[in-house]
Amino acid sequence: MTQDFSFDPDQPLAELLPLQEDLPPDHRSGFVAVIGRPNVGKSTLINGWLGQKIAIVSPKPQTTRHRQLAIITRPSAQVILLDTPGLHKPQNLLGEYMMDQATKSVPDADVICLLVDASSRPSEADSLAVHDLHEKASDIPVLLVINKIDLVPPQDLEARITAYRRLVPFSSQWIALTALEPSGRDELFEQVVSLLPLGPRYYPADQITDQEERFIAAEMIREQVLLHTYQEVPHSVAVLVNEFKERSGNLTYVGATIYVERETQKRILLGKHGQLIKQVGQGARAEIEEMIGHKIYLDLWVKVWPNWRKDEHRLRWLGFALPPSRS
Ligand SMILES: Nc1nc2c(ncn2[C@@H]2O[C@H](COP(=O)(O)OP(=O)(O)OP(=O)(O)O)[C@@H](O)[C@H]2O)c(=O)[nH]1
Ligand SMILES: [Mg+2]
Repeated sequence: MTQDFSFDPDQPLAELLPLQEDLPPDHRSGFVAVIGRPNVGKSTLINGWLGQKIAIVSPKPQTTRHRQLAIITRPSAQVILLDTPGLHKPQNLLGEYMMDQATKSVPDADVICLLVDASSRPSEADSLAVHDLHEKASDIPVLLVINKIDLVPPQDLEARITAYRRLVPFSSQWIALTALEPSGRDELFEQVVSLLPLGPRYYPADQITDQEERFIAAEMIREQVLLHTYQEVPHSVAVLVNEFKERSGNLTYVGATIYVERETQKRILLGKHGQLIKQVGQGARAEIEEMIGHKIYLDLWVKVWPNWRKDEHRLRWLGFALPPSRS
């Protein structure tokens, strides 16, 4: 379901030329890996930059599971962002997949945006993640993004910023902001562009992601599950869209299965008299309709797949492209 991004350096220049309509000579472009521990605000920042939701966001850690491209085209630059799963210690095969997704593109990035969460102090886990990142990509410029400063009491802010700057002494630039607000995002965007090399557009100006609407629809359903459930349920859920078909000019049928790991989780997800799944469906329908611009009919099914997060075969079936070593 995910597609590997790749820019082929051997691609004939002529094939790229239609994308280059009168670009200024100082046009910049490149890949920016947006990296950080779970829940620090990576997907929030990217959606904010795009002005549109392509990546799901939730207060639960480990929301993003796949690497996903977000392409921002401006007259002076094309920035290709990689939203990545949060850096964490994997507990199962799904976690290993997520860490692979998070780290495999880092060495090829032109810039790394390393996000940290200012609302808490740097932890041991932050140090480990930063150390690993530095080992993988010591020669790539790192922009330290100290996010969520709206949650820090003003009297603590300076000390918190200093603590995070000490954590990442190798960063070439830093910024403290709240990803929810445009002013900080704009300033950061300018910093990112200034670190990119001169280069052409790699994608058409109107392309904003490498993911199909069908994949994003599945993610939007999962987002609603994350928002409506607690404890281990959010982590035990996967969503597969089985059918995404335009039935008439302004109605699309979306049939999806929500997989959980246990019968008890299925009961929680259905809720009393089916109330919870109804709320999930209503929320997801609104999001998907906004994305595709017309009405959908959403059919949701819930199925129990014991331990799917540890099961290679089931993970592959659900669209997780596990590294080849597992084949
Ligand atoms: N108050 C505040 N909340 C923020 C800010 N940025 C993000 N959030 C919230 O933080 C939570 C996590 O945001 P995400 O964008 O899903 O974080 P992520 O880094 O993509 O998380 P994973 O995908 O799990 O790695 C959400 O509830 C966001 O609304 C911020 O600047 N201020
Ligand atoms: Mg995310």
